[in-house]
Amino acid sequence: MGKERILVTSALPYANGPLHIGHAIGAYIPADVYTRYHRLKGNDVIFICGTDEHGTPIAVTAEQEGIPPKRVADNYHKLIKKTFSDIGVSFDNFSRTTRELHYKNSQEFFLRILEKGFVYKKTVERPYCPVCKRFLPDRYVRGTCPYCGSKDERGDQCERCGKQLEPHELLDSYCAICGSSPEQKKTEHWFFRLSEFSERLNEWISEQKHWPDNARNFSLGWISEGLEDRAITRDMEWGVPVPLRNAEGKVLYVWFDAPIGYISSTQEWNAKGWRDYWQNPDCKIVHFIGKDNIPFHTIIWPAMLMAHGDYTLPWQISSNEYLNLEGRKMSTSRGWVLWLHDILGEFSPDLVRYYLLSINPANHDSDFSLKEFQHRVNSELIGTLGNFINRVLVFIKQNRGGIVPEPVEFDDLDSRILETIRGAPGRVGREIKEFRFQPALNALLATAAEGNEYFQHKEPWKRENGTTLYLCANLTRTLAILMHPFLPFSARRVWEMLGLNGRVEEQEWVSAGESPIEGGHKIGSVEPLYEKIEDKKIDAFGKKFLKPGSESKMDILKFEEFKGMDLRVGRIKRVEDIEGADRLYLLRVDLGSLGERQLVAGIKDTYKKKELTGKEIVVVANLEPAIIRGYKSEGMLLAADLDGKPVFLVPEREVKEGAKIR
Ligand code: B3M
Ligand code: ZN
Repeated sequence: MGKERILVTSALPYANGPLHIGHAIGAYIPADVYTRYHRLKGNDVIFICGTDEHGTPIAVTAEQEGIPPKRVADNYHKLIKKTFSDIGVSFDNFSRTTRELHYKNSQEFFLRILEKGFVYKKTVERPYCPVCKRFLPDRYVRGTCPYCGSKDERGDQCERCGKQLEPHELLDSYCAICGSSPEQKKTEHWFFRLSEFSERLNEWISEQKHWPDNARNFSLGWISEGLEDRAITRDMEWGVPVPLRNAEGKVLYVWFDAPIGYISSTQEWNAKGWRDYWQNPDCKIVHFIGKDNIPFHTIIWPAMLMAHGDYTLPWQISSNEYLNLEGRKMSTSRGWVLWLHDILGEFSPDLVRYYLLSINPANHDSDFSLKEFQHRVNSELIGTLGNFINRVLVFIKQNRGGIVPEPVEFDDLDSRILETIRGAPGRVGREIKEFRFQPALNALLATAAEGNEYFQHKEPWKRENGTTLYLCANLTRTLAILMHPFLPFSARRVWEMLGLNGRVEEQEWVSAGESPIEGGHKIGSVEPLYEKIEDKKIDAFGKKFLKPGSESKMDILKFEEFKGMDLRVGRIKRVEDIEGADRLYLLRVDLGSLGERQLVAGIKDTYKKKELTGKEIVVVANLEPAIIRGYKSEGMLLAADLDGKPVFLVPEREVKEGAKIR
């Protein structure tokens, strides 16, 4: 069989919060397993993602915190990107939907389907806040879900029952910013003729027999209820502007631009090569998503692609169900959540990957429990897989001076384990290929279990003729390669401990069925692969991180903001008045290696000019310059609040200008 060409995407996470364990297993770890497998298979596969930075999720968070939406997105983009790298999700590109290229792509896409007649303008009524004096799209409205009665739900989707909502459907609705009850007001929006695609979508989805049941049934159900045209614009500032005249204050709906982000990210990855994936009917496009994103990927996005005309339709949708936490539905707004960066701060990434994959919510919701995490890791990952590998390596080290012995003769048990080695890549690979990640992991574990049984039966500590250790060393190599998609960090370590050349991620998947380690090979240095999770550790972790609202998204945002701040000591060189501004001074501040800066500061009430010149102060040095009263202000002074008056923070001793504050 020739090389396959595959484009894998994971849902673009909103940059309005950190990632939690449900995100990780919903759309990212399975996609990573799939991609790593296909890389080892030698297929031409790329893995594309990025943060989704528009829409009311980001705008509302920003407004509640009183900072610009771009800064919310900047902070969370950084945190999310780091978390993915810490857990070993190996994107080929991780972009952002606020990049220039993506604005251009989204606007061109819109214009193209407008020109083709699939978009029209219509006057409609929308919720409007009389106090904030503006329209309230999606999450700007909160209220009671009309389907399940849950209170304080958001206008785009009910967190409790999962229903897609329109803001006007909420009962007892109120403005998310000021709490007033909205009025209905007329406004113009652009609509996508989704209804025209009913038949084509129905036919197309019916043919996708390889889709998971949840995606297929749900989508066919949606279509049979009748597809309605959908507004693809919103009245707000934050987003991709509608590229038309007379469209001020209108942006593209976030669910219109976000999936185009898959294309933009691919283009960013390779400005020439991207078409080989997106405009090539032989490329298999695979979207990994959580189930709440199903209709956007199976109906609306394919309809957009059909309308555009130049792109290949998705080949597969891998849509996971939900992950609960200790028997309860996770809810970020209610603070019942386990953040990924918290668990990765205490446990190594492969332990987390292992447990999450072992409870992969493919066909039904599943539950994450810390006790079960401990148990599964200790008894399966360590007790079976780690145990076999350590036993073999330690034995070779201690009894054979680290040299793999020559095999002598093969008895029945030896031949059987040789068969295990030969068949293993097929058994594990088949499952991954079919998106059956939990069975794939089981097949990997079963292979290690066979190794343990073999070792136990052979009792090499009593007598051994070389064959046993030779086969066990080769089986360990088999496991290292097969582990790579699931447990990339430990696979690398096993490869090193075996003392093999190259890197495990460069091996061919099929070669895991061979036995190329020969007698006389010297293994590397050996250490235990994993450490058992002790009761004390798991209990302490639970106490710290599993209480409702322990550390909110907002606290994390503030901390990220703070981490991102460049604080410096500066010396005031000159102070001038600003005409007509009786509370402001214009300061010239020396920041040492960063040079001199001009700052506008509201401190005239509290400090005299004389007091200021020569003084050392603390400056936030990495802010975008702002224009205040016509003067550029290139930073901010830090001051404490004393009954509403600013009091400077100053270094206790003289330090050099430009010194960093840590
Ligand atoms: N940001 C929703 C979510 O994070 C949305 C996915 C976009 S995929 C194009 O659940
Ligand atoms: Zn309001």
